[in-house]
Amino acid sequence: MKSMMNIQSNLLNCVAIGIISISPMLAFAESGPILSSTQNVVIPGADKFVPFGLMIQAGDTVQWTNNDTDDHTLVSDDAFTTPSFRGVNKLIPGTDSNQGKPGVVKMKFDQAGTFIYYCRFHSKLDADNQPVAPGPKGGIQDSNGNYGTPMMGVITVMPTPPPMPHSDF
Ligand SMILES: [Cu+2]
Repeated sequence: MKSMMNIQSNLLNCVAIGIISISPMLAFAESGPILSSTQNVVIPGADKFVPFGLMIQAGDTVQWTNNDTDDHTLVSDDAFTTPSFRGVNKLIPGTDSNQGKPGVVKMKFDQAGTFIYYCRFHSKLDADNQPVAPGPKGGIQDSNGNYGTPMMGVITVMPTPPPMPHSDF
């Protein structure tokens, strides 16, 4: 039992040393420039965007990759989209029409806001601008008669935080 206690306190010491040696790097990361990044949305072998919702920072790029054999589209729902992107209507080719390779579409979001989008082949807007599944021909009906989730997604663009004020102590 005593040796067990010793092992535990040794482990705690290791953890403490680890935290101390990492902390200078954390401080550097906090004071360094905020780097923009690329976030991914994937279309698997199904009529959906994964993830459905994505939160990014202004300046980030979103890359849509279509791993499905079928073509899909990226169309903005202008009634609800708030950043500058309006009238977006892009084809994301599937592997059948792109020499076996996944089609890729990239968009860089410089403005904060919400980008609501859908695939016009596998979703449509109703009279209230709400995306609905296109069934009965376009969707898969479940045992309750529903045609499932429309093929759509949401990108939330957060404003870039202002740079930390410089302090010279
Ligand atoms: Cu589609």
